[in-house]
Amino acid sequence: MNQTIIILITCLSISLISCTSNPPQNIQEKPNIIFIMSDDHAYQAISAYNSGLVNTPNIDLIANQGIRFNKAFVTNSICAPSRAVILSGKFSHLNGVPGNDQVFDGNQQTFPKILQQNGYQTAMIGKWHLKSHPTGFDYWNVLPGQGDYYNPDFIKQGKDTTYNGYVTDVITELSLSWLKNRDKNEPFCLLMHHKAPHRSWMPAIKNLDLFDDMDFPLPGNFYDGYAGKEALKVQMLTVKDHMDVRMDFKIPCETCDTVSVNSWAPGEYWRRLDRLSPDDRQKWDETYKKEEYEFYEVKDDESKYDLWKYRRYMEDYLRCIVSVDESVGQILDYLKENGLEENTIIVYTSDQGFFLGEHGLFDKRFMYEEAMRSPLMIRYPKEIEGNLQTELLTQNLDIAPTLLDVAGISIPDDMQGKSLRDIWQNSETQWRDAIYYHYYEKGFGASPHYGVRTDRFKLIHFYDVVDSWEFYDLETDPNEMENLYNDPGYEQQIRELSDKLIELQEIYMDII
Ligand SMILES: [Ca+2]
Repeated sequence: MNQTIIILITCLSISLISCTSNPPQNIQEKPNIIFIMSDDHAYQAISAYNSGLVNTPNIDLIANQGIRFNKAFVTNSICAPSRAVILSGKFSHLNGVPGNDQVFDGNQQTFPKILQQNGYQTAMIGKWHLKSHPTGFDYWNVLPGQGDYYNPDFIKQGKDTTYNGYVTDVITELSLSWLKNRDKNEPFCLLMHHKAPHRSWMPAIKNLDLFDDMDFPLPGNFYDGYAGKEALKVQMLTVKDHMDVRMDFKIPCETCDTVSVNSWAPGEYWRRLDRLSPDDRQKWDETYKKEEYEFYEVKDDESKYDLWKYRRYMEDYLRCIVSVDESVGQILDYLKENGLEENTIIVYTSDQGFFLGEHGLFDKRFMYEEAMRSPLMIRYPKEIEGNLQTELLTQNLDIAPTLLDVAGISIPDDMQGKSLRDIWQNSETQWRDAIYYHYYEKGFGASPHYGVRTDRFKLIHFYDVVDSWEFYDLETDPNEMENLYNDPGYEQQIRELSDKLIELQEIYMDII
């Protein structure tokens, strides 16, 4: 009898204990991570940053429900180098990828590898662009090189595979499928890398009608005579003179002069078009036939032709952005429908900034704001209430330390960035007062350069192709139109920035 009572009391105590313990969904304490990065996505083409060009409601949601970084910069504004910085948390001179031609050494330390070693399921889907095969991922399925837009080839865990559809949609479907089939008892880290906003900007067929003949506002620094800017005088990246009639403007003109620097371009363009189904190819041809008529109307009037080129560039670029925004919406929906919103940190960024006509340019590379600055927003409801913004100077170098920190993993001493978590957790944080930049490639006539940017000033030294210095006061000249390097009024500030430059080169071990 007594024994029965004791057993009953014991059972009651156990059931009381189990009632007060955590519900099943909280068993997995570690946060999930979704890192979405689009190639060449300019912050100017995200409505959270700039309402004048395109509406991106889904990407904006990440900012509105999280934190938006208004001064997020890269260390080296070009594709593969930026990807290597993000993965390693180290500057280009230490991660072995200063330019697009180097092969990323997959044996080195990366944040996905560390997450994997700490019990995370890891996946990499989309554009990789680092020449070696991805390492540190339980699943990877990547585009070869730049990848194709239509019915694209992928390398799935080392095996050649082809998928039907538009590349942005394929990357989204592969990502959703991986999320659905993952082990739901373990935390995950998904890297999802979109390619479409990269040149040659070929849109989804269903989006070919968007933005047609829209009057896009010209950037305030569209017309720049390059006075005092020696490096801009020798580059070959202007909308006006260096875009290809066939590849960039999609005009099927066999007799048109093409730009010699892009002599590879037309062949590449036709190869990409050949992947369309006959029905889709017909829709493509109908769309661009109309543009061809306009082309013949404007091509002999220089000022009209220049504006037409800018419009043609924006139409296709923004059509690609619309697909990326749709993709982000699908991922956010999945998180919501599966109760994963609270415990998932979602990052949206680009591998660098991009010129959308500023200084008359397309592309990236230069230390001017539009190329050096990238979009960056993070949603993490568990720690960030939403609608937060920061003007602190951050870099893509900070991504790896941040994600490790949020996952509760100690940040390796040799990573050179800082955890951004300090920014949203501590309003009194002691943050950096200057950032360092170093670009190495000579492609398209761009001159290698390094420099320093503080909250207000920027000092640049172009040291190859041309040898020249530039200095900007971003408070009085945010469009960077006037090089003040020889202005006696700024002598002291230039000296201070020169000292800062040397200090940062020593700290980051980039001894010139
Ligand atoms: Ca890029």
